[in-house]
Amino acid sequence: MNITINNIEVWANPGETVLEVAEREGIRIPTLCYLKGFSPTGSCRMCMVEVEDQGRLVPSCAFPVYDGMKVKTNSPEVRRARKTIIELLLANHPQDCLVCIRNGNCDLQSLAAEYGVRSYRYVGQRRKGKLDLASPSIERDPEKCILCGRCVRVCHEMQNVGAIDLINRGFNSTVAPAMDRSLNTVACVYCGQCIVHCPVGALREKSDQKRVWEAINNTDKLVVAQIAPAVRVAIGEEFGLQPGEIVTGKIVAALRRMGVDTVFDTNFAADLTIMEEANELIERITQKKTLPMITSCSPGWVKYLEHFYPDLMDHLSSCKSPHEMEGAMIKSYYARKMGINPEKIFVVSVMPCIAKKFEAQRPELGKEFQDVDAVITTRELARMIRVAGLDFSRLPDEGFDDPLGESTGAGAIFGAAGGVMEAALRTAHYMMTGKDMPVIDFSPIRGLQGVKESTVEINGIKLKVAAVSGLKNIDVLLKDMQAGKSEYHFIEVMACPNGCINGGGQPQPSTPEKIQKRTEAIYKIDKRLPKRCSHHNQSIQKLYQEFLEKPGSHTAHDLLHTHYTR
Ligand code: HC1
Ligand code: SF4
Repeated sequence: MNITINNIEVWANPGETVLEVAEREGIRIPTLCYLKGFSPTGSCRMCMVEVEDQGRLVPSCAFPVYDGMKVKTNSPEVRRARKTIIELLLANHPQDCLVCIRNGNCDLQSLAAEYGVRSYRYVGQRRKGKLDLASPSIERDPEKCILCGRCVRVCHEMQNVGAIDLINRGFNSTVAPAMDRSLNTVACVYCGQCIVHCPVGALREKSDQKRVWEAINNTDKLVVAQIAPAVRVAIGEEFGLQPGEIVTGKIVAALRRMGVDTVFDTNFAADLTIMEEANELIERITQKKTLPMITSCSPGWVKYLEHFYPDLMDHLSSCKSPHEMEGAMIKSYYARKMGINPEKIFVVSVMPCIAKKFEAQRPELGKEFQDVDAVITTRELARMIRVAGLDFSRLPDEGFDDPLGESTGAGAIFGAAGGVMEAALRTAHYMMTGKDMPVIDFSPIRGLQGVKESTVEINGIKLKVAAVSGLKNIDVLLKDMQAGKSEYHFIEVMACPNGCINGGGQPQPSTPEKIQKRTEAIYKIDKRLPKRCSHHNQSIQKLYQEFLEKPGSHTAHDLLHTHYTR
């Protein structure tokens, strides 16, 4: 069908909304509540357009096109309506932009600037709400909430958790857990997808920047940082670089200039995880133990399983997640090698994830002391780099410290959904046959689909595997397991859609284009490395010779494995 937008004739498909057609034609219509791929609510009204042939304004995100429709996206009426909407939102919003976490990166602030709002036009009573600071991962400031409902849709429709919802009526409407409780008392899994999709500063990570600066300034502490696989392909966005630009060396250089003593790589521990996890998988298959085995490196996923399917906990791999393994090795193997009292070591993990903050505090992940002392997100590290006065893009590329800094391509691909599975298969094949896979790249479990599955034959055993990301996608598989119908041997689950590259701690906003670029960069790192299988990592081989003995050994179990019991 044909419609006209701003006097230009364009084609449209039946069922499309005005906003979708305008986007395709490169006409920008501002939005706040709209989320591509989710049910439209039309609640914010920012996307108002004028339908000339009907003489009225409609919300373009929820209004379907019809043949012969005449739309104006930029008439004086439209501009006036949008400006009034912004002014009304500001009337019920704290006037603290200068001290807000989203200052400079807030959709409401940008729109106010764009529409020339220069004063607070409507002054009156504002909605009150209490700050929720109780969780180890997320902070909520209901007074900043503009009731767009994006977080609610993401929590329900993408993550299948439903920890938050619109509660109360009229002026007292707010987004909160049931009975206005704190997030740490409900089944929130701390995936942080609500933060990534919040257009304003109503949701933010619990910051650990201060604790890290204090450790750096404490001359009695040896501060050891580690960097997750997905951080290196995303943090550049915070400094105006292209999404997917690989800046590993610059992050290492930045951390050293900030005063961090030693910089190791979580990718090293990803290789170590693979050694332990592949060994565990083979053990479960040969000894006919619980199958399918499910990966345990995504702490949001682990928490989801604990809340919603506690009867399936035995399926979870006993391996700690890579950054926890790295922390455990830093405070045992490395401390012993260097003759340092582990109590003087402060391990900080730089992660794309906010659930890692919760994970680092879990009693299952430490004994005398926690494996990891602090977790900062990609966003927090970017803030710290700015405060340190470093010109990120001009930093030199520096290498990791030894011996926990060497990694292979298998460790690198942990950052993308399907990567843990692919890396584990590379090493499981070697452990079962004594030979590397003839083709290292395993394309059936690459790509941005939520569920990817395949069958791979190793030594006559047909292994049925799946990689799932985004929590709503896992339920069907879990229900099959409960019914005893699952045919899988091994399943990778990542709480965030597309894995860690799209984690709750990554630069905002996160768009499909950025996710695609970050994913491509992850596989580029793998392709470029001379060694692409975890078992070829020489520092890992040395670690087993000098300390751990062999995968699944007593020491390995003591330090690298855990048991979640909740
Ligand atoms: Fe991840 Fe992992 S890949 S969980 O997504 O197993 O956060 O990047 O660091 O620990 O290696 C996150 C990323 C990360 C762990 C690894
Ligand atoms: Fe829901 Fe995840 Fe946000 Fe918790 S962190 S409220 S589970 S989207």
